[in-house]
Amino acid sequence: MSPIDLRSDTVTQPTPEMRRAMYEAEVGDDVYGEDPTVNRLEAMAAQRMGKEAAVFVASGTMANLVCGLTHCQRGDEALIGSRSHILMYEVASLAAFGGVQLRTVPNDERGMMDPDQVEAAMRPKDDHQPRTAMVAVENTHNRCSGAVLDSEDIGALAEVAHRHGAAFHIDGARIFNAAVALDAPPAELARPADTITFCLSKGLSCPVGSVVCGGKETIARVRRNRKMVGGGMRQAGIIAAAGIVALESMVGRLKEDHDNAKRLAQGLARLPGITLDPTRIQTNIVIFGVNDRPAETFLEAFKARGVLASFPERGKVRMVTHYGITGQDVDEALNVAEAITRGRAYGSR
Ligand code: TLP
Repeated sequence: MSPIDLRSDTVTQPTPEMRRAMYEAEVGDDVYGEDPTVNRLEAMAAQRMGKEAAVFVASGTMANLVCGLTHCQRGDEALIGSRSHILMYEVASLAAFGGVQLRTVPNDERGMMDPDQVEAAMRPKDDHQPRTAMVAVENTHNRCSGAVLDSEDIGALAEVAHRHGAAFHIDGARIFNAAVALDAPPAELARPADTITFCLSKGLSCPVGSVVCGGKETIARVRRNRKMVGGGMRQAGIIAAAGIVALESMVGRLKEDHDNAKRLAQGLARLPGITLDPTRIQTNIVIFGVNDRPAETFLEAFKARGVLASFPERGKVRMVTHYGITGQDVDEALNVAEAITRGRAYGSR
């Protein structure tokens, strides 16, 4: 029996329609700008985000890196959230490749940064200090259990950044989840951003790829940086074809993932030894505290019974719902969780 894989929405498999589109994709050399399928995906992505242009990149990590390289010079500073993916999971790429100093502002439980604290962290014009070149936010917020920022939150942070001459970037790896949760067009959330990224290879189920959207001139510079980091792909229409299917047919169904995540959270919250406020779950990520044993032990017990989850930080477990997870899988995962927490777990599923 294959496991119920709740480690991440990155484990999603392409749909049959995606596989067909990939097989049939019309392709060309994208470094020459001649891949019609990539061009079509980029045009669709730009339109969805309400931006002039877009560029297809290999991953969300590359997307954030090339945006950072575009907005920041060596010796500049970027302000990012204290729990952000850029800080935690991108191997300090912007520091390593861009010579950019990463400075954090606390993320609250919603993944929000206090605009006053961002304001206070902005560098004055002073020959001793680095220039604050970029402020970045994450929406939805991975380590804050998929929490959503609305257009007012985003607008408030963008206003501070822009008033101080800094670029405003959104790591929108799961921006469609945010848009679905808010029932708002993604372009509304993207409006104040100089660059916004989103991932095709997470809840949208594509095998590979992310997109960066922004103004025409900005995206031209992002494209050069993509080339610099070795991300110029050739007949990339093969993978972009899946992205087109995703934008056309996979966004609406994200609500199903959110409903499954809420139900999972409600069930987990009732169990002993688990700390979780299910009312905080807005999208497809459920992070909960484990009080009576190390989270690693908890994960091992789950794994032994056919349920995979991940370990985001000490004392915490993360479960992510996605296209491959049905309501029945949620019930099964809850049965396993109940057996483990009530000390009835033995044998395998
Ligand atoms: N997140 C992955 C892991 O890296 C933790 C996951 O399983 O959730 N921004 C955000 C907000 C992300 O959550 C991720 C991936 C990325 C960027 C990077 O995307 P990829 O994995 O395509 O480089």
